[in-house]
Amino acid sequence: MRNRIAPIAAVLSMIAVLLSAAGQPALADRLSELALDGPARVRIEAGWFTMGSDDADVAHAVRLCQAGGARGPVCARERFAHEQPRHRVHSSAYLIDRTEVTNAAYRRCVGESVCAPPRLSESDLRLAHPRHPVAGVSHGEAQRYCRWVGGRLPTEAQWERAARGGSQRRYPWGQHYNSRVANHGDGRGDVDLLDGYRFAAPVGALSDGRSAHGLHDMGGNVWEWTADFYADSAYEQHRGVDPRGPAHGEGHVIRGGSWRSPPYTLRATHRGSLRPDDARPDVGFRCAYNVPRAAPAPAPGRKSP
Ligand SMILES: [Ca+2]
Repeated sequence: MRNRIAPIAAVLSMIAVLLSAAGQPALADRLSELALDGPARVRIEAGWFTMGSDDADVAHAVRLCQAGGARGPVCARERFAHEQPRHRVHSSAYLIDRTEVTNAAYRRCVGESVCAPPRLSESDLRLAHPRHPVAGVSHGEAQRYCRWVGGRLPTEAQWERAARGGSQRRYPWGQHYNSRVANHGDGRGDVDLLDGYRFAAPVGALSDGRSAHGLHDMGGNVWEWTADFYADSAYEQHRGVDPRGPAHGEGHVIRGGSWRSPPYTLRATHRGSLRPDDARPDVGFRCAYNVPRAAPAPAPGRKSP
């Protein structure tokens, strides 16, 4: 069934891109939702999951880094040590966006004079198409957008759980690297076309790369801001229920890799960091939300109104 749905989704996505270019954004958004096979926000139930990499995962990252042509300290094992130790974490239930926030959605916030415009030209169709993920926004600007839609940026733990599902997958889609299911760059940090996109791709365009929870582009397209500050040693204290990163830091964690980052950055456990005011053309975000509280059950013996 999934094999039959994928081509239909791809055609719907393509029509949505054409409609959007033709000045029909509302219709384009509706078609895009249909193509993404599910509601815009995905609910992830409370539960335990495994976070971080073991020695075999780090060895895999080193091999993939070297296979891309990079050598020396860039691919050193120590570079990936901040993904360790692998540890168990419990998260409360939460909702998270199925896709990265699009330029079209972000522009609505700008139009309401709540959000600052991205630092990218709207005429640059390599990145600024309405169905492309928004990029060129700072950490604070991403937070502001998420608050506007009733959410916040996901913590690093929430992001990784959404990418990995309940398993210990190395990539959102499974255990093995696949050059065609995520929009990434070449091994040296430049663009490539192996996945069909040299720069940004419309969100959800590479639907075979979605995570077990049905989230799109958790590997590739744009890096995604998270709420947490970054520290090399964050996992040494990272335990228990709903862990957060350190209280202070120079940068925030970014996750997932981008259209110009090397394949090893697509791994669900890969960690990057960026200073909060850096508004890079390959860094965007998605939002997370608290689960709405259920109405309290009526007390025994009393009729509900
Ligand atoms: Ca690419």
